[in-house]
Amino acid sequence: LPAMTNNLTTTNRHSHLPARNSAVLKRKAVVIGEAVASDDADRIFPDQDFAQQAHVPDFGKYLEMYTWSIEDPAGFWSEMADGFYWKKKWGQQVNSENLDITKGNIKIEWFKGGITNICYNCLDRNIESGNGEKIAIHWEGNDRGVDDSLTYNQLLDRVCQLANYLKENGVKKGDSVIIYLPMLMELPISMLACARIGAVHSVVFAGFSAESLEQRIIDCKPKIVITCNAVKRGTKVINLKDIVDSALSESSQNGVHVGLCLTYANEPAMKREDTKWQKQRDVWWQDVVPKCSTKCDVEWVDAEDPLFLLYTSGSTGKPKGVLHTTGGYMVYTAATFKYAFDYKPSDIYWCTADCGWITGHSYVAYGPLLNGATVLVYEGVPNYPDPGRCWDIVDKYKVTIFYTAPTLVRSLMRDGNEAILGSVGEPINPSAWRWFYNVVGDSRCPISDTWWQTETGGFMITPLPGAWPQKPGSATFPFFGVQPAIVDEKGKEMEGECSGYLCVKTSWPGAFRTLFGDHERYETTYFSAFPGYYFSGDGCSRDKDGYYWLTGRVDDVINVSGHRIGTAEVESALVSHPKCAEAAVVGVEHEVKGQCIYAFVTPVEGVEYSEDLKKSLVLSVRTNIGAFAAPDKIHWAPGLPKTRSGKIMRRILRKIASRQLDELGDTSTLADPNVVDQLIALADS
Ligand code: 6R9
Repeated sequence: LPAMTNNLTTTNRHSHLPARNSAVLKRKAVVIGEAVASDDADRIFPDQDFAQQAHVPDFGKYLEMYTWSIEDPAGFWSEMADGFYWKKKWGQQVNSENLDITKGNIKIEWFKGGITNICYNCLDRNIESGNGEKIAIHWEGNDRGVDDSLTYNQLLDRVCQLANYLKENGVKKGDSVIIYLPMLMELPISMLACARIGAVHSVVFAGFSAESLEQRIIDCKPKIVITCNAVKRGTKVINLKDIVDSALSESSQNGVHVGLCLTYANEPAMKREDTKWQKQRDVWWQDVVPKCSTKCDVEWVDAEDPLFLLYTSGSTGKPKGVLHTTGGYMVYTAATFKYAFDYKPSDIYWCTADCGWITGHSYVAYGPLLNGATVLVYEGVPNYPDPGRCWDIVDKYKVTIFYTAPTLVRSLMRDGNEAILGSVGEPINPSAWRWFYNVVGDSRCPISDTWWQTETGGFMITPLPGAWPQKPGSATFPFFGVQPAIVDEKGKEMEGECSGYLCVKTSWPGAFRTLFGDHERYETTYFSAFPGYYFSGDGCSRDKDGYYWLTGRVDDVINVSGHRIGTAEVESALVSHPKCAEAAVVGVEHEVKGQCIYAFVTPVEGVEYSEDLKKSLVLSVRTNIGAFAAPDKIHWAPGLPKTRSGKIMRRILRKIASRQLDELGDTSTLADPNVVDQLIALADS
């Protein structure tokens, strides 16, 4: 089945494009499990007018560039890097060590010896080329009518002020800074300010709990934590400062003391006087940052100096600090943004991702700003105060490129369908309807499905709108410089039509360089499963036309509404509950979220099953990880299906969870086969 967790984008530059088949509607059919044949009838051809103006107008041009990128990576990427400002050019050539694990330690380096700064390239360079008065960021607040915008000049001023403040407070090149902010303009400002002075930012998604934040603080030992007092998400006010307070006091007790917490007063959400305050540690952003100078010299860094750390989930309980460096990441995010979105300077671009995830790093902040784009940043939730909000925002700012996750499309389609059905007796927001009808329904706009990961830094397999026909549900072909390989269980690369494990053969500039503080885990997790390859953790097939189809994770990672969650993390959160003896978590298909979390729980001896216990187990996950990781279902388990060696058989749990009871397969290797019947009997209790 085609994947359910893809990232989607739609380009609406030419509103005169003729109506075509609806890719999104087909995609929805894919998502809910209807078979979609991959024959010609299902291909969606690029509009000729659109293709003609595209950076890559046809497949021939793609092949020419792709071949160049593979045969001469040094030459190709040098050309891509040339548009940027380098204080000093890199050495004689782009140094991309092959990923062949048999050669020993994995050490990926690109543009080594080159000296640059990504903040300079996002801001100063674009200003110098005459774009200072162009809008860099449009910001739309949670509540209708609350908005703001910054030109490139203004953004640079703000970034410099914060950079100066950080410097004055002892933040130096190589120090880390944790940013725990919602989608305020201060979030990209903070990232850029760190980059300007060579500090390593680590953004923690503001939906993470105090315990998750604490864990990250302890791991990367930041000089400063940047946060705000509160945020409004729809009608709810979330007190972020309380979360930070608790994380900071816990981390202090664990030996990591952070002496400064710079707090932005987000007054529409919470007044300053209502915020809990620790005088010796907390400082209001508004009291100090605006007083700093708007001029701040750039810290020139090596292409291989670290830019940021971003924690992501894997198959063990401990989140991994994915480390990206400066030069390669810069060139790669900029190039992927330009080509995959066919970006033109007149575009207005909106990516609904939060900067707390990699999509927000690469395609809200760096990729677009490196291209001098106008970016929309939205604080709120997509369906607040009504399902039309997204399309209102698109209308308000005349968005021409809209990048979002399928979960949002699915949820809005569901709302949209209800609205249409409901329009018999109730008014439907007209602009929402128009946009939905014209753009989503008629699909006049190319829709791209971009496959990539936190680890890859940027798009790996992605359509180039204009260059070839789409197949709904397929991410289509590799980006320049990317050599995918589909391998079998033994790690043997397969040719032609096939399906197996998705790997990548050689390095690309946006690749992560290590897991923070654990290079060994980096090598074993990603480069030892199939020696000689980077292993993505995803399953994939390739059809007769060479199109790639992602089929989802093959490890113990679940993708809930585009959020990557490790089953082991959820299990350890459940087991930390005093009444939980054992837990096993699997992912189950969900109409809107793609996958949802389904937990089998064995209470400790003598504890009775109850609704209250279910609630408090779910709460335990919320406080350990965050609300987005809360299980949708707790299934009581007197025992878990285990092999005689004690390994939990998740295959069986997945079938029980999705109620495919006649497909349980071989249960004879279970230590106690009765467990399965017990579980089935308790399915709806
Ligand atoms: C960018 C991002 C990575 C995992 C990845 C895969 C899934 C991402 C996809 C896709 C199918 C696509 N994924 N894009 N699956 N089609 N177009 O999401 O990064 O949070 O690290 O998640 O997301 O399973 O391995 P990240």
